[in-house]
Amino acid sequence: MSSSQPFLPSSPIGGGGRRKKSRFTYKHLHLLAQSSTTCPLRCIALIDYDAFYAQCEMVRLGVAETQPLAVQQWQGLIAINYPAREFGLSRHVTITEAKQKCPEIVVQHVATWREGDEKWAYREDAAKHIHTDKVSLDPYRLESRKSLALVKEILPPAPVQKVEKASIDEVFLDLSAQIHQILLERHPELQYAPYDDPTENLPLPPSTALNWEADALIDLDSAETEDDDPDWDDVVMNIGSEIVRGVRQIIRERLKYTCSAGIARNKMMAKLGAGYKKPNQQTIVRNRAVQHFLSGFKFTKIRNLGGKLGEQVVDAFNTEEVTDLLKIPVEQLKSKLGDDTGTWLYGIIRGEDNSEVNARTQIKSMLSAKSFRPSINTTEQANRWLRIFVADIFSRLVEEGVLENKRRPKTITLHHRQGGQTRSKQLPIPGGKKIDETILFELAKTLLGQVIVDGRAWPCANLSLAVGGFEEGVLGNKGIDMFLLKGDDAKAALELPSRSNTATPIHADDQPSKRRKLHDGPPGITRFFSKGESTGEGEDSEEDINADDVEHPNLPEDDAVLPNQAPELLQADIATYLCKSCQKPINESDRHEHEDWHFARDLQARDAEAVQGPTNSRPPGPSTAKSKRGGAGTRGRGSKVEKGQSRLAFG
Ligand code: TTP
Ligand code: CA
Ligand code: CA
Repeated sequence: MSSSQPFLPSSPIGGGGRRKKSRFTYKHLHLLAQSSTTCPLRCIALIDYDAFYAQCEMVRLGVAETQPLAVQQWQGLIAINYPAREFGLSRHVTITEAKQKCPEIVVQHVATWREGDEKWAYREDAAKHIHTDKVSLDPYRLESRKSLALVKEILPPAPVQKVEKASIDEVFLDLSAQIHQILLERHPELQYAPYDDPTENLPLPPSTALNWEADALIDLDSAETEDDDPDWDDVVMNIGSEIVRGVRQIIRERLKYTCSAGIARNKMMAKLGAGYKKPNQQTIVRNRAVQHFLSGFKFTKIRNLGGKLGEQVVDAFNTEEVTDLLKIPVEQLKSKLGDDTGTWLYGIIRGEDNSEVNARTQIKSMLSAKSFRPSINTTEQANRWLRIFVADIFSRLVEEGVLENKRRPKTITLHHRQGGQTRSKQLPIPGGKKIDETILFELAKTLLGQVIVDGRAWPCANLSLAVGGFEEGVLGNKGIDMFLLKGDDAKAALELPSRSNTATPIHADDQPSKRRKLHDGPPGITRFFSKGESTGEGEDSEEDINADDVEHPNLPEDDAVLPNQAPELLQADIATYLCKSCQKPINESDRHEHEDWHFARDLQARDAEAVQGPTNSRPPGPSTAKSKRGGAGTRGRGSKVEKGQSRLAFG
């Protein structure tokens, strides 16, 4: 992996003076047109909305842009807009504290589902009904979907367009093919490829200064200077930043949302770049700045290195600094960490990431969940929740086109938790007629009945309902056979293949092995952008989770999910703890919900696996990193920004 990226030394050929030829070849240019993941001219962007839920509420409520606003979920704050952040507020403050520090703040509770309702609603008294209602994040999903549709409309059509929804408020764009077209238009000299020799180097780009407008430029690596002439990779990034600036501007004009972006040679660096300057800014990590930028991060802040693997690396090499690890030869990394992990790590700390931007288009499953404190004890109570789950899922199915029979789920699954034990029951959804709420509710009740028959149903700490195994519907009668189950269909519930009829205790200890099956990466490494890890919603993601309480839409960027793993208490701050699973600081008061969330997500991942087989095998290299919020020091070490362009005077 690490050797596959043909980054060449950028020092002038022959030393000193101006190079005559580009470091890049016609072959590279060709790879750019194909959006090849091994192209050294590649350009990837990540767009991340600023304080996303808060902006959704600001737009919905029509408040002034300068109005401090926070989004509340039960007793916690889940999004804080930038005007409110100026008062020192963060996701971790309590509502009381927020109001003390910023008396004019608007605190808006998220929408909730209430029993019997056909739709979620915003309610004045939402927070008081934690025991009877469940949150709905549909308003944000809808906005997310709208903005994704807009991005797709702005960019040229496929196959040039490559857009991947990475979470509820993030999209990756592979701009390579589009930039290739622009390059050829602006620099016709590149069109005349010597067809006999694709390895021939390109002529150099014109030595005029590149205009980066207001973009934040990451400082160059120490071996580089701004006086060096730009090569085509700089020009590519420059065009990329122009495209992204345009996209952001249209989003701003049409939807009123601001967002930040990172533009770099791969997803990992684009993601790091996007978190570098917020709000409403875009950051360019030129190839010549990658190493400098990365060395500003502790490697434990890089995604996949936050958890156990990170600890293992720290133990093995006695450091948390990327810079220290860079000095360690790959052989040594391999001997301490194993071949795959060693090789992967060697590449990651050098900013290498060949993962593809893939347009995921289909939801694989949908889940609705609630955890109970106190636990519930009767069938009536459980049925009331099932009704809410069904309404929630059904409304999402309608959006997915289930009424028109465009797509329909094949299975319905109920997960029931009691203490550390979870039981899951699954039934096929009979084909042949339209899915409606009544059918789903009857199936859900049947599933619950099976749990009850097994005994040990009460008290119940968590219930969740999921539909999955989506199939393309066939319009008209032709396809009905496909949905009709053989004679014995309606009968007994299927037990999930991976689980037996007995309760399955979920202990931290037995998780890693299960987890590993989901990912084909080196042991302990999960794929950040792997399909199976998505928690995004809308038509472009594969899983659609509506686990009540704390939602973590950014989880696709997060580490392996190890449910029920004891989170670590941060000594300095007993109000929050660092979740071992996702490496996020979580309010202590949200611990329960947060763990449930991981739990639900894990179940869903395993369902997807059970229903559809394991996620595709992918090359071992995962990859991206996440700059942790709040840690100013983690976001690239005090680099002075916008330094570059003023010095880009060539000639
Ligand atoms: P983020 O992109 O992590 O955060 P943000 O958009 O609020 O702020 P920033 O400007 O720093 O990007 O998450 C997107 C949305 O996901 C966020 O608005 C609310 C929701 N969210 C949660 O509900 N819980 C969480 O723990 C996190 C991290 C996000
Ligand atoms: Ca965001
Ligand atoms: Ca985000």
